[in-house]
Amino acid sequence: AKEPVRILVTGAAGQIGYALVPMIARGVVLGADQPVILHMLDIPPAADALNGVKMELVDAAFPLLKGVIATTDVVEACTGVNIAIMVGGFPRKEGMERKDVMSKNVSIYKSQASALEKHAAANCKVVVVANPANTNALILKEFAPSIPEKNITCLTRLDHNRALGQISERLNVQVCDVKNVIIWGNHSSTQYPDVSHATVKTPSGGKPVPVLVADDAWLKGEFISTVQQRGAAIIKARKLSSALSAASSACDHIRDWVLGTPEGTWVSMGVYSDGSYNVPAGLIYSFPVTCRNGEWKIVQGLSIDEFSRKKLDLTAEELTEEKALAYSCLS
Ligand code: NAX
Repeated sequence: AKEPVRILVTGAAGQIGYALVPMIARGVVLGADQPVILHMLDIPPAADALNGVKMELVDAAFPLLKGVIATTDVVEACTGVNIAIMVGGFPRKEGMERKDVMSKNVSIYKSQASALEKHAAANCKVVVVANPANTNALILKEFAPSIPEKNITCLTRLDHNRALGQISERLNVQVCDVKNVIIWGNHSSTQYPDVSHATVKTPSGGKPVPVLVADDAWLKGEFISTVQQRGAAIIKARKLSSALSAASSACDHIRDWVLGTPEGTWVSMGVYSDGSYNVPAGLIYSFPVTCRNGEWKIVQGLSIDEFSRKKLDLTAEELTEEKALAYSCLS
């Protein structure tokens, strides 16, 4: 039998956590033959709720679930973890300045970085979900220097999946037949959902999405804004932000990272920029990546037209500003 893998979920008493932990316990992330031990962290005001989630995990009698730690102690939560899904953070409340929200999250991610650096398993893989996701991941990277930078990522897979969903609806094709959309940049409304290289599987082979859609105005306008604004549309409809889709996409992110992407398919991940596509190095920026043997690689050599270039630069500028704001909170 395989040794259990320890998976940390921070903010586990929240909405995404509630959708995410049963998926993990069912083997959605690492497969039906991989036992897991869940480490769940939240803050003291949520301790009772967190314990309630633990009770439900026990009640669900998941065969793969070999243990549950529910704690408000960051060291206990981080000890020995192989995978960390960082969902906990400080939400923006009405009337709050951007800088104040940033400052709260910088201090959370700074201290959780130190705990992971000291106590997580060697080669722990991290994905940050909590907003501002890219910049939280960057802070985590800065304060966990012994964790390889390639192990620290942020979630843009929900945006990627939203783009797949929109194309599938528009063309009336199965979502599993659409692939190779790209989310470039920030997990924010400046992100650039790009279908220039996306295809749909047909009986006669892959067909380019731009050819099938045949409506450049829609692809450059409404499609992009729908994906960018989808989070707000969900809030409007549900009076709560996306949770099941965020949880499911976080599972997709980790699964593909660990188990690999299918041949000829890429996914979007927020990763530490090496300057590919002239994106400034040193940002956590969403790129198209393929994964193999537990490592991601940025897809190289895709053509970028003038329209795309502007969009890639715009979201990079926002991330550069966020980075500066985050650093100003450190001093
Ligand atoms: P909730 O407010 O329901 O849950 C957040 C949980 O985090 C709460 O239980 C809270 O007590 C806990 N928490 C706060 N500070 C903490 C700390 N220092 N350590 C541990 N836990 C802490 O929010 P939810 O809807 O679950 O969303 C969680 C985060 O995901 C938010 O930051 C949200 O903006 C972000 N999102 C990111 C998405 C992405 O695609 N990257 C999409 C969905 C979501 O909006």
